Amino acid sequence: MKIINATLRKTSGLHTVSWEGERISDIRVQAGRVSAEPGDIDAQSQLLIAPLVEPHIHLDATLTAGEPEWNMSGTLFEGIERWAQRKETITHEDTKLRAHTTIRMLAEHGIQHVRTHVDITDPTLGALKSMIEVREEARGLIDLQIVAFPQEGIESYAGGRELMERAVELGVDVVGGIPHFENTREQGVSSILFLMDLAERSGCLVDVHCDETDDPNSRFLEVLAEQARVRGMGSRVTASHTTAMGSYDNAYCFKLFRLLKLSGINFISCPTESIHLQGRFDSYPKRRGVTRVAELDRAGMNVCFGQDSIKDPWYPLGNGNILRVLDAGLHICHMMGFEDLARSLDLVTDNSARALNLGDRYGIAVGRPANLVLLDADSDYEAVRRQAKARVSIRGGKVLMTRVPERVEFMGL
Ligand code: 17E
Ligand code: FE2
Repeated sequence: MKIINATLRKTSGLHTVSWEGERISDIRVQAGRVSAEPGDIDAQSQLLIAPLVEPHIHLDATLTAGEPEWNMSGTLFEGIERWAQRKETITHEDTKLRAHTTIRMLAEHGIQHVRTHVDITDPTLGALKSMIEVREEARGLIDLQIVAFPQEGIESYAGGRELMERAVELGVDVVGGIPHFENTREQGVSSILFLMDLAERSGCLVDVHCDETDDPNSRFLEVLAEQARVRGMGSRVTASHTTAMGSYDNAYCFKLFRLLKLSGINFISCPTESIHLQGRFDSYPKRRGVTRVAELDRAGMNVCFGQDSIKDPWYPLGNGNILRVLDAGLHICHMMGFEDLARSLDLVTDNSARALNLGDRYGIAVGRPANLVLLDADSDYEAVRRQAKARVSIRGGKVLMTRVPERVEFMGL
């Protein structure tokens, strides 16, 4: 099969992209517009991209906002309390149904790669067992990476270390952490040493909720980055949130950036989540509570955007559309210059794929999986400005989803 008259990112001219079976077999620049043969998909000059990526979401908690109570303060801490209440009532079927419903929302928006954190601070590991089944059942729609996420701490939660180890045995892809939530600074540091050992031993990737607070004294990122550096694991390690970096002074950040760069770790920012949860202890001036996305990017580091939540105890909105988060993130992070807009999809495609270590399982190149998304726009700029939807989503060479563009008619004109 093939798609004709496609615009590809960062190249000029129209292209034909062909595949045989599950893999891309040919990519060819056209001399001009060509006409369709039977079975061809005509892109009509629109943008053909590798699938959108959701690098950070909590599928075990989605669609539970208000159950049993709403988060009234809007803080991370009340979110964790509200979730602890809801966690007592989760069942195998409840978790699976909500995860599958959410995955469908993501797939509808052209997402085919997802990394989910799953709370393992539960002696039964119930949510994790459900998610391991979901990972298989959802393969037709997405590739799912599961993070063992200790929501209530590794050192501060009874049996936390053992639960992390059991989660790895059950078969997670990624080891997580939450050092800023541990009871003491020392526990935060030792939790990082523990999780890095566990990852190194098991071969798992690492993705730590790191310094998700406005407290400028929350400095676990330097510990994580140094551990990644000395172990040579940088490209396999991600620091999520790092919102405290929005409150670090420039003198400290200058020194920190040197280490971050040496470490080679990845960064994930969840700008809609952070603009909502952070700044909650400020009056005015009120901090944005978001990490230094533009500065990390300018310094040549790998940074991307995630949704984090959809209608859960931490964040009441969201609908699976990562371009909505991209739009908000570009605003919040002061990244609305033309050059940023013209490559803005990097933040929700290639950079995210790199953070997830997708390697040659991702991207439009001969030999790679025929996972392709045709967007209803002809450039990154227009895609984000118009909140373009996925017109066609192809997975493993098969059409997974099509969307009929909406039609608006003005009466009597
Ligand atoms: N848990 C957490 O610690 N932080 C978050 N942003 C969410 C869950 C959504
Ligand atoms: Fe998160």
